[in-house]
Amino acid sequence: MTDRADAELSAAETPPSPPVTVEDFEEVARGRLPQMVFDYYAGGAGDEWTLQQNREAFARWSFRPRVLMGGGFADLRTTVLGQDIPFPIMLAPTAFQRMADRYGELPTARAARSLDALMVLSTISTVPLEDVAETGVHRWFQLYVMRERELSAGLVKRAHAAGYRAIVLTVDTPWLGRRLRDERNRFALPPGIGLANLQGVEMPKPDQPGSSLAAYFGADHDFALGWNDLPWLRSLSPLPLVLKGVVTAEDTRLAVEAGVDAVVVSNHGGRQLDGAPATLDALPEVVEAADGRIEVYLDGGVRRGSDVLKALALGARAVLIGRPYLWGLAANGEAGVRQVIELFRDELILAMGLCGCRSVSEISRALVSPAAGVRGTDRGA
Ligand code: FNR
Ligand code: LAC
Repeated sequence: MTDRADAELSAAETPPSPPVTVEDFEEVARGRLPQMVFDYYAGGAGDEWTLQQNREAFARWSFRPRVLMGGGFADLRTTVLGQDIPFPIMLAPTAFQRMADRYGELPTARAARSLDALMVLSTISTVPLEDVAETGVHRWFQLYVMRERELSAGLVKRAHAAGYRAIVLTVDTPWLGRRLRDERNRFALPPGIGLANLQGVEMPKPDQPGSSLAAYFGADHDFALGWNDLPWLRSLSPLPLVLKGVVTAEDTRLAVEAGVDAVVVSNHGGRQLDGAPATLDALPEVVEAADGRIEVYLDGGVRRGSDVLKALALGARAVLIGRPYLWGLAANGEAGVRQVIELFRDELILAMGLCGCRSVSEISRALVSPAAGVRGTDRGA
């Protein structure tokens, strides 16, 4: 055989390596997405310090695994707000999924549906909330409150009518954070993609300097929303209310007093206040303040099954993932989202098995301790 034929044969025999981590999916997605879209999904606010800290915080904890616990594969089943979910990993609301896949939120919902996972749909989705509901996915609705309050009231009523089972009010976004990548790229929605839930509402035109999303938030969103608006919000539907974007004990206590049902410890994936704490660092104080009275979830930087386990050991009832499934969606549509969710699920089963945890109820604070070399007064084991 000639050298050339030999080389061709071995190239044909060596398939490209399949994605085996979230970062592998991100690389595939990066190759498929226009730079403006990739940057919008990947980027954070300011220096992206908080974005980076969300990741690094997980490396500051190590496990205290137990051995010889028996029991076989771990049972991941749990509940959130009384609803059964097969594993404590949910899909965070992310905007504009038609930039990743032409069918947008639909393949995401179908993938979640196929695994019985719970999806939180964004107010600013690019497929109408009713169409997402038709997939039959377990669903909660994320709410942004507009200055024109009736628009948001209408969304809550539509979500309730369409079988969404909780309202997730995002509270860390009175204005959009300053995202330098989007400003440099003059971020704007590609033609044909719009705010599918908000008929007649247009994002500013792309010829304006800066991010058109930031301009839209500044113009249309209610930056004056306060604790005293929560009764109004609750009056719109009987659905439970979740606050997404709480990182302090003070706000957790106010949430409990306001009759909120759960909080998500979140800094919006480092996209809002740069300098906000890593969510895993903020989790213990929120859990302590909640004191079992409301459920606490976490998102931000969760990239491994072992990250999920650390968050649960520190008191989260469940986690949400954002960018990871967007990378799956961009890489391989519905199948890609499914692969990413399965990756988390299977890694969590393995991590729990290697830690001697047979079920979610066996995960406790004793499972983790500060990693060697990590200093800090509030992290004592
Ligand atoms: C978001 N996030 C978000 N949150 C929200 O309440 N409404 C929204 O419309 C969006 N949109 C959105 C778009 C994109 C591209 C990203 C990356 C994030 C925040 C999201 O719900 C979640 O808090 C973070 O994504 C969690 O961090 P990771 O998992 O992306 O690190
Ligand atoms: C974002 C908004 C839309 O993070 O939530 O881009």
